Amino acid sequence: MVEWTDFERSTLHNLFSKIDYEFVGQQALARCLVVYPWTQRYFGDFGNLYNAAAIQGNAKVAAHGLTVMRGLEQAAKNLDDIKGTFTELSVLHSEKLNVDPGNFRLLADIITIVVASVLGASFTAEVQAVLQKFLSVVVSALGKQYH
Ligand code: HEG
Repeated sequence: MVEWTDFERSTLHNLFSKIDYEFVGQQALARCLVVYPWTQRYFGDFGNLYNAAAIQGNAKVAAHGLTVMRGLEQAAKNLDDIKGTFTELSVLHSEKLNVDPGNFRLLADIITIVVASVLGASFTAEVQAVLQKFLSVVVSALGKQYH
């Protein structure tokens, strides 16, 4: 059971109320597909992912980036039961989509990078620590079905 301090709870609350899900989701998923091209294999029906410009302009990438951020929002709203919140999502990724769970960590780190670039100076080390703790719990919960 993960414990959250008041500072961690309020930092996550602020962060999720401040960031633009559409922008962060699109930027993060697009960056993931460019930086780690093997992740493209799960999105075979997304059409043109031929190069970085195509990925940036791909509407399905943008839509799915938003879906991922909405998933994270659910976790942020259920900090005391992220595992339970992601039970079905973990089953989906493992048994239906067959996503290699190592990719969850890669996307989580890219989300951290994009959030850092959006927040600028307000992305302090303390804020980074909270976001990374949160994303580690998310990654672990998504990986639960694989354990
Ligand atoms: Mg996943 C579907 C969340 C990482 C590949 N992902 C989904 C859905 C959510 C979600 C909420 C929709 C589920 C539904 O329709 O019921 N994904 C999610 C999170 C994270 C993550 C929160 C980690 C931060 N996903 C992830 C990674 C890959 C991946 C790393 C592959 C590299 N997700 C994936 C695919 C689908 C989803 C292929 C189905 C997309 C579709 O069919 O439109």
